[in-house]
Parts: sequence; structure tokens; C-alpha cells
Amino acid sequence: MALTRRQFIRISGIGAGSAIAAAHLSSAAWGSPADAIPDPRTDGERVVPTFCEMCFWKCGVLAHVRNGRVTKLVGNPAHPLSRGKLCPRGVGGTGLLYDPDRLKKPLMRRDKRGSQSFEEVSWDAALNRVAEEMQTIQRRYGPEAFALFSHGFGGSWFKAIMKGYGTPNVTAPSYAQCRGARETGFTLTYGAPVGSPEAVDMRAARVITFIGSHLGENMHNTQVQDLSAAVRNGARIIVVDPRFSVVAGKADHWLPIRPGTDIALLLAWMHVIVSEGLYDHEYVAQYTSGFDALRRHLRDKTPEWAFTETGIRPEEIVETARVIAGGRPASLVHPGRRANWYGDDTQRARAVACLAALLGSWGRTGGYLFPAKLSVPKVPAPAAKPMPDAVDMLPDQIYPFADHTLAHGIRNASIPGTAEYDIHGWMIYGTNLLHAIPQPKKTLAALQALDFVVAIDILPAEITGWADVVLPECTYLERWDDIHAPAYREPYAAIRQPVVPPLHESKPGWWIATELGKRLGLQDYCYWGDSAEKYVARRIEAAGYNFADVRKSGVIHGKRQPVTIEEGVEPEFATPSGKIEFESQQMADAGLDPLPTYRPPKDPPPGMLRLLIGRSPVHTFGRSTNNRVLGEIQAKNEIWINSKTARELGFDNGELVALTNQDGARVGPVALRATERLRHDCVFTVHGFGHTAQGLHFGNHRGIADTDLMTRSVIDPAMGATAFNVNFVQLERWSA
Ligand code: MGD
Ligand code: SF4
Repeated sequence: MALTRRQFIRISGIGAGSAIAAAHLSSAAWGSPADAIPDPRTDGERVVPTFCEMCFWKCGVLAHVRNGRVTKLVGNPAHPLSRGKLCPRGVGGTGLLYDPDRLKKPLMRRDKRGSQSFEEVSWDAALNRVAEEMQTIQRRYGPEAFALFSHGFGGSWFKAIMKGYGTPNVTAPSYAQCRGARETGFTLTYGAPVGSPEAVDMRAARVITFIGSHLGENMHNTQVQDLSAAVRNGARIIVVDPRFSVVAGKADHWLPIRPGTDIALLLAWMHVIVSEGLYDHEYVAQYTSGFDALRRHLRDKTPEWAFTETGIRPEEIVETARVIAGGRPASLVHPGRRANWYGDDTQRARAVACLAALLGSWGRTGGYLFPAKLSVPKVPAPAAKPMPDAVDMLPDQIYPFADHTLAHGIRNASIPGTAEYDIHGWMIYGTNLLHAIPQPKKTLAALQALDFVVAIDILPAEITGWADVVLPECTYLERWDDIHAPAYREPYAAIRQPVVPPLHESKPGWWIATELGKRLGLQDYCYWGDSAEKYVARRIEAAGYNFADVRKSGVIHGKRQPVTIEEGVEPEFATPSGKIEFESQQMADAGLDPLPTYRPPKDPPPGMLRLLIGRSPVHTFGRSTNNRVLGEIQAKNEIWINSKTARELGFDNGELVALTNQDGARVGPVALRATERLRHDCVFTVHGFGHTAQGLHFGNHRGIADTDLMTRSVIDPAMGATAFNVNFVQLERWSA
């Protein structure tokens, strides 16, 4: 059923809410929901500013509340990430708040691990057990044998506890399973990562090139707004994607590239730009090193050479190279976000970074800005206890540029006998590891071997079914969290405050961490004290702002600072040469290619198609696919296939199929979407569906889980990212 935006907002506020009876707790312990801010447009509803956690972009929200119920969520016009608008997921946040499947009370496992059989217990009993188990592991094997997986803003409270407990093994899938390789590639080249939110100046760009990044389906709100503005301003758009994505529909050039060959295209573009002298000579002379080596490296990377790899015609490569160079420096080659594609991802990020340097777009209007940060003083916290090195990966696998602990590294080290020392306990905050890390059988093997597993979550996801203790956190609409003050194109700080008190017996993360801290004798590490509200107030006031005012606006704006070379910023590059490095001695010293180098991807085995994945505009990973409000718009995924390939294989559009991968992993049923919008050699689906957890009564058994087909992974040798696009499938008509 297609919904209009108006209908959607109505459903998100009232329809979902009316279905559920809310058992409220007293608000006193959590800090009061913000005072009434009468809004003339809303019949006197309270309007409470906060920020969103439906994904991790963190847009500013104005929550409308009537009679203790949230009626709708809209964008905060004062917040630089939302500018008065939310994406569909942000609007659908009430579907999470009022989800009848929410975890309501602490749970303790009753039967064997993974049986999803639990009994409800008191908070006291649950927290005592977690503390006892953590202490046992600490005593028996050392604190490093306990690991924290954390995904989401609220994880900071638990990371603080780990500093006192003494484990270095703190990790998140957002690194090796997402943008880590991008950040490594840019850091090797510019001495700085791209960061999040990406400070890219799409609004002022004359040309924007997307390498796979599928904005419009990837719904990072601000970027989608900026892209719309750029299109309105007449920016030329180039999209490189095996699939005709939503953004390809806005493009002047869609290049349906053979999967895994982007580095060849990037090298050929640079070949044209250098050989035709179209690069920014002054910028290259002033700010870069290694240009001669790059020039030599590019000599044979002709459009004709790239054609045989990429399938993109040489004339089209030349034409688009000239368009890209024609817009410089306001020619943005978008850095993308999820970078773990084929295992050569640091090299691809380096190639993007080198192209941007030839265009002189790093630090220039319409390119990459130098982000600024509003300084909000921290509250002093004790130093972390001395710790051994993190168990990162198996001993024979060393990733020289990994600067975060790898989530799959911790997972692997939890399978007995696989690392320097074994991990024996997990705390899992807000990440459904069975859907987030490839090779789920290894994740299961680890879960079966661990001494103790505690999950802190909002919903009974697959991973909570494997926990010994489950602690129900309340949603972002019911809690205080720390202040968000990222480096961005304009300095700002935003607060998250409770809009309504926690439902059921769920509790805020800061409270859970404090109570655990007390039981572990680590109160000192809970630097927020006994009230997150007072802690946030203290930081806001130390920054020189009035807390009551900030509660009403939700956001503080810092003084606008120069963010480009044109505005007078003197760029500094924290690389060994102090310049932008086309040629990287650091890579050479690590035994890796010092210039971005193309290696052909493995072809699909005969009769198989490459599995590609992306995002749905209305869902965030698997965390929103039980949301009944968002489910009104999309309740399951489909498998896209090229129409001609479907015909040749004898499949009809819409029919149900099963997918089996190269190692025999099988998923289904899933509906086939035969389309001209995809190359013939791959299939495509969106991530986040195919739940099997019994407690997810809406999301259960809708569509397929792509992770179940990721039995193979190729690992980026520079920083350890696990490639997702390296599995192949064949299709068969569905039979149960
Ligand atoms: P990817 O999943 O890397 O996504 O969003 P992106 O970084 O944009 O890319 C998917 C696109 O890459 C697809 O269109 C696919 O066809 C194309 N592609 C696949 N293989 C190739 C290839 O070899 N070459 C090229 N050129 N293209 C290829 C992810 C981003 O989205 C991330 S990391 C997060 S955390 C956010 N998550 C998220 C979400 O869950 N939901 C929504 N709605 N938005 C989100 N935004 C963010
Ligand atoms: Fe929320 Fe959407 Fe913004 Fe993400 S992009 S924070 S889901 S409104």
C-alpha cells in the first residue's frame, strides 16, 4: 500500500500509539521530560526537542506530545542536520517507542543458550548476575577476556565502565563492517579521515560523482537535502553503480560498472585528467607529494584498458573525466560511506582521495570542507586502567592500519584456541551481531563457547535470544544521552532529553551503566554521576550556555568558522610528508601498494550471480524492520535481477524464489523483481530483513537476511575490513 506523506505522519503518531497500552514509570528517576513549549500550530501540544537515533546520523527532532503520548515527530528547524525535516525513518520513530514487542523487563535465560527461553527478573537480580559474571571472568582469565560490542550513541556509558574494568576489547561493526576502509584511505592520503557527519559541500558543488553511494535510498537526511539543492542549482551528477539507483535517476551520466572494478575506472579518469592537463596545477604543486609517481603509474591506465575491466565505453570515460574536471574545484567525488565491498577497499578509497586531490577539492567550496567543532567541556574522568593489547585478529593476520578493534576479530577470538588469548564474555549494546558481521556460523560458534553473554537492547532481536541476561534499555525518546557536538561544516551541539518517561520497566543506558558500575566498584568511572540530566546541564553551563534555554531549543550554534581554503584556512596534512600523499610511503613500508592499484575481482562461478546489497529508504539495518509504522511502507525485501537474465533462467517477475550461495547456504522465500535497472551479472537486495527471532512478531520471516548468504569474506589487507560483495548465488523456484 502506498502512503502519502500526510497519511504516513498520521499513522506514525496516532495509529501505532493507539494500539498499545502504556505502563508508565514515575519520571523522577530519569530526569523530567522537558517543560511545555506551547506551539501555536499544534493546539497546545507540548513540543520537546531532542535528537534522533533511528539511524546514527542524529538529526534534530521536535517531538509533539499530548496527554503523555507522542503524537508526531518532525524535524527541528534550528538543527543543522535536520533543518526542519526528518527522513521517513525519523518520522516513524513512534513505531519503535510504541512497539508492542519491546523488551519490557530484565530477562534471565531459563534453558540452553539460544533457545530464546527466558524468565522475567528484577533489575537487581539481573544486574547482580551481570556484575558477578564479569568479576568471575576478570578473576579467572583477566579483564581482557571480556569484550564490549557497542553500536549507537548510548554505548558511551558502557565504554566508560570498560575503562575501569580494564578491557581493551571494545568494538563496533561500524568500523570493519562499514566505513573503516574509507577513513583509512583518506587518512593515508590527507592525514585526516572524512568523519561523520561527512562535511561535504554538495550544496555548492557544480559536479557530484557518486561511486556506488546510493543517496535517496541511503537516507542520511542532510545529504539528501543537500543533493536536492545541488540538483535544483543545476549540478551535474555522475553515478557509477551496477544498479540504476534512485540517484542514478537524477544523473546526467549513469555508468553501470562491472561490480568490483571501480579502481580501474578511477585510474582511467585520473589518466585522462592528468594526460590532458585538466588537474589543478597550482593546488597539486602547493599541497601534494608523489605526483610524478602517480603520473607514471597512470600512463598505461587508459580508458581503453579500463573498458575491458569495467564495461564502460572509452568515450564515456573520457567524457565523464572532462565533466568531472570541468567542475573543479567544486567537483565533489563523494567519499561514500559503507566501504567494505571487495577487500581492496582502502585502495579504492585512496583512488577517490587522489582524484579529489587532482581536482583540488579537499578544503574548497563545493568539495570537502574542513569541519569545525563547538567545544563543550568534558567532565573529568579517571584514566583508563593499564591494559594489554586488544585481541584483534588471528595471530597470522596483522592489519597495519587498523586503528580500531575489529568486531569480527573479537568474534573470531571468542572461538576457543584461535588467538593470543581467548575472549570469554560479551556485553552487546545495540547491535544484532548475527546480522551485522559476515560468516554468521562463526558468530554462532563463538556464542556457544562463551562463558557469559549480556545483551542491552530495546527489542528481542536474534542476538538477545543468545544472551544469558537481557537488559531492556528505553528508546532515545525516553532518555538522556550525552551531548552530541561533532566536527561539521558549522559548529553546533545538540542535546537528547526524554520526551516521555520510559515505558514498561525499561531504563536508560546511563542508569544501567551506573548500577553496574556500583556493583563492580567502578563508580568513579561513571563520570556522569547519579543523574545524566545534571551531567548534561553541567557541561552545557561550563560551555557558557543556559541549560533551560537549551532544553527549549535542543541545539546550540557555535560561531561560524572558516571551513575552506578560500575563506583563509591554511591546510595542514598530518601525513609523514606534511602534504597530500599520492604515493604513500606508509603503504610501501607495510608491504602494500603505495599507489592505488587495481586487481580484477573474482568472476562469479558458472551459473551464479554476484550478490550486492544496499539500503531501503525506510529502514535502518534490521533495527527498524519490526517497526509497524515503517512496515506500512516496506515490510519485506525483494531480490532484484536483470529482466533478461530472469527470462533466460525461466523466472517471472514477482515469483517466489530461494537463493543458494557458493557454499550451499540457502535462504528464501523472497519475491523476484525482474528489472532493467540492474546489470545482468548480479542480483541486489536491501539489508535488514529476514528476522527469525520469535519475539519480533511483525518483522519475523519477512524477506531474507543477506548476512546468511555471506559465508565468505575477503579481508582488506590494510585495515581488516570484511568485504560483503564477494558472495555468489543461484536462484531456484521456491519450495519449502
Ligand atoms: P552501500 O551499501 O555501500 O551504501 O549506504 P552507502 O554507503 O550508500 O552501497 C550500495 C550501492 O552500491 C548500491 O546501489 C549498489 O548497487 C552499489 N554497488 C554495489 N557494488 C558496487 C560496485 O562494485 N561498484 C559500484 N560503483 N557500486 C556498487 C550505506 C550507509 O547508509 C551507511 S554505512 C549507513 S550506516 C546508513 N545506513 C542506512 C540505513 O540503514 N538505511 C537507510 N535508509 N539509510 C542509511 N544510510 C546510511
Ligand atoms: Fe533520524 Fe533519518 Fe536523520 Fe537518521 S537520517 S537521524 S533516521 S531523521
